[in-house]
Amino acid sequence: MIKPEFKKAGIPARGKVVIGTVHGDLHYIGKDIVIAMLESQGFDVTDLGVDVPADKFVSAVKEKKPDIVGMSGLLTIVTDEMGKVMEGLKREGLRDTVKIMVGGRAVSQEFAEKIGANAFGATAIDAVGLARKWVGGE
Ligand code: B12
Repeated sequence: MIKPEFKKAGIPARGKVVIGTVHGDLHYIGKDIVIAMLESQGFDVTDLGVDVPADKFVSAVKEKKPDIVGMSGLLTIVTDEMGKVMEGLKREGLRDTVKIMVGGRAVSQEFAEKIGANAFGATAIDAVGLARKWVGGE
């Protein structure tokens, strides 16, 4: 409901975000809350959905040129997939074009540091805080 109002009012997006739940994982409730919160704060969010393979994240970054990539993962067995996304972005020379946040029950700040993501967000509020800090001017 809010999105068309931003467009009508000509309010520019604060920044662009590409987000998805990584390959092997079908949980989306938390991701969708993160998306709703980001959109309510004026971010332009592309939702890649669930069970998203690493190459789909990489091609979305090429195509959409986002400021931020978000990866959600609730199953511990899918954490390797986040590493694959990081590797894919590095391989294509795209790693330094985006800030990367990870979230969901399977991950932590320690894990984010291990794979070279910029941050872990424990909640949707954290996701918004990080996004605003990185590209929202606060
Ligand atoms: C609901 C649920 C399901 C639903 C999913 C509905 C859906 N389509 O999303 C169903 C029933 C389908 C399901 C299936 C399975 N589930 Co399940 N599920 C859950 C449950 C109960 C709640 C998850 C949830 O939605 N929480 C509510 C949301 C709002 O919270 P959240 O996801 O944590 O999101 C918040 C933060 O984490 C953060 N966040 C989330 N993503 C992101 C991303 C970014 C970038 C940032 C910054 C922040 C962020 O912000 C959100 C809002 O604040 C959890 C247990 C739990 N308490 O977490 C198990 C749980 C995640 N499931 C589990 C398992 C094992 C499964 C199955 C394998 C079960 C099975 N044998 O079939 C399958 C997996 C299917 C698959 N391949 O994905 C395990 C995982 C264990 C593990 N160590 O890996 C858990 C932990 C249950 C348990 N204790 O065993 N599940």
